[in-house]
Amino acid sequence: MMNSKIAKIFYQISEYLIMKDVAFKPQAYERAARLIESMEEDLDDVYKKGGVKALMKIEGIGESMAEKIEEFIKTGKIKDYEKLRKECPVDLEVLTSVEGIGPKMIKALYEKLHVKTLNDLEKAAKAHKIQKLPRFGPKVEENILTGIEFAKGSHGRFLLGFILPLVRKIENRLRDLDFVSQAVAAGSVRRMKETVGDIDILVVSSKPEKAMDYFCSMNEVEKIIAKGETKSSVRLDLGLDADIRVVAKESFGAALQYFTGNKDHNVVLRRLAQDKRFKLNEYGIFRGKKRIAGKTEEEVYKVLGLEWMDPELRENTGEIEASDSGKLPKLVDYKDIKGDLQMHSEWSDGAHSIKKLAETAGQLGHEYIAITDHTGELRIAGGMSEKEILRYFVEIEKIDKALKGIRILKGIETNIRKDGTIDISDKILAKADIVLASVHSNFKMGKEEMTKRICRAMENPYVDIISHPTARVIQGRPGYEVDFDKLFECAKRTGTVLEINSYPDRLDLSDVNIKRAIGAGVKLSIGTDSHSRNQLHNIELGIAQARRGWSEKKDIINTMGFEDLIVFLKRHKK
Ligand code: DGT
Ligand code: CA
Ligand code: CA
Ligand code: ZN
Repeated sequence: MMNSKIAKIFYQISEYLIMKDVAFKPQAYERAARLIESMEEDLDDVYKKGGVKALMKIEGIGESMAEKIEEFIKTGKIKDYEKLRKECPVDLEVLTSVEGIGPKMIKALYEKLHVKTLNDLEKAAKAHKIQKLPRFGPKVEENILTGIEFAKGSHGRFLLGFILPLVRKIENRLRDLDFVSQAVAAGSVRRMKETVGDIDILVVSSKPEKAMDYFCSMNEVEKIIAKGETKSSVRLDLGLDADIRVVAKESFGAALQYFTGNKDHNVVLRRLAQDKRFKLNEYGIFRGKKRIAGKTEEEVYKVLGLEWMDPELRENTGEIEASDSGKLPKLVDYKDIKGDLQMHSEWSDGAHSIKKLAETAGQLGHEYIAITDHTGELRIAGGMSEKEILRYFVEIEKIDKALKGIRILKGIETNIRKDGTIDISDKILAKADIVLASVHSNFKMGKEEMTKRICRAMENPYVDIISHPTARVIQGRPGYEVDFDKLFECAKRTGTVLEINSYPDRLDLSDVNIKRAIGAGVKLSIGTDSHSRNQLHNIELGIAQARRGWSEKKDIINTMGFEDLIVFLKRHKK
């Protein structure tokens, strides 16, 4: 995929320019990278249709960037970028993925200690060379070591949100072939797990060999790992592997069940089959040599005495028992969500205007959205002063009146200070329709203090939602330490909602914590935390996470219609 390659280079150009202390340009490249990454159309196609001129029509892309994109499409290289790389030839992508390390630090580490790779970095930290550098110190060195462990642990897995668009594309292409009647990505993708190790595609086809030929010659295939008559495996240019299997129509349900997994879920099912003296495998359920089920998943579960269950539940965390006793949750549906309760506009660090966000949300079918720009003390994210917030509220009201078909809530994402107070006065909070509060600083204060800090924020009658409640970043950093039992108890007591943040590398709360929160009687909200209108579709990831955490419709506040939600927000605390 051309877009992800170019976005990657633009991110790196931005980081190199930060190293060189260039003003403004780094932000422009970062913004462009972000927009390119979430574009629907391929840059390749845009260029083929209209050349540099067409590229320049893309938001965030000026002439010089358009020329760079052209250069890359034509030559596979960007000279300016190669020059920057020569000056500081480090593995920027990997090094910046270590939490707490920025471009400036990377430059210092390269110049003083010749650190180029993650390996070099680890060696330098373990030899305690880093703490001796000016402005680094023992604390930074320790944090770097923790960050390295975390970066290593996530090696080889990909964010669901990053690969899902491509998976859907491949599924659709296969379905469009006249010799393919079914094509589904099974495995962790079908279970909507937050990260994915590889893609497992199943197809039913009248011409298996032609299906193999097609799959192995797709544009995105970088390397064929194995190619057989009914089974192939390739490495995609994004770096992850995809397997394809052709299965017989009468085995499709059994294969789908088997390859959806997860493995632990399958092991229990196989045991249930054995208890009934059946044999269960990817071809079906057999009594002796006779296949008694296999065409559909429902059939497979039914023969085992179970109700069919949603793939998001299949992690062997109680779903088989629940199915057995008729107590499966009726999961919130992807269509149940009526609005998006977190996004950022140009008023803080978002790329788009309130109007554009609202229009795109309307196209996605939302009945309402909350615009929730950053406030005061989060300066790096363009936090608004109280004065600005008042003007911003007026602007939201104006656009809300002008736009038909969608309602816009006046929201803000405030900061929970170290002592648990909110960085915005009650007088201003009272004017908002919805107030989010987040921890954006001082993550490492210790469990007890952090719990107290967040609970104090929840005691504030104006705080409706605690956003990204653990601040984890998947493959980036673990969440801060917090006492979840106390957190949930406090949320329940104060009527504070906890967010399921849908940003692809956050998905915070996690599935496990969602289930615990619901068990404690806590209400949840889903918000995309979009910083561009191209990210609004990520709501799907948040809903998936809610479903993986056994959420029902009643557990999620944005399944309510607009009027009910307004009543809920007014009533529940104040
Ligand atoms: P991933 O790829 O690491 O994100 O996770 P999965 O769940 O997609 O795992 P993968 O690709 O290794 O295998 C796909 C499915 O195939 C898995 O969810 C369950 C099934 N499977 C794989 N290995 C075994 C096994 O040894 N026993 C059983 N019963 N099922 C297996
Ligand atoms: Ca897989
Ligand atoms: Ca696999
Ligand atoms: Zn935030």
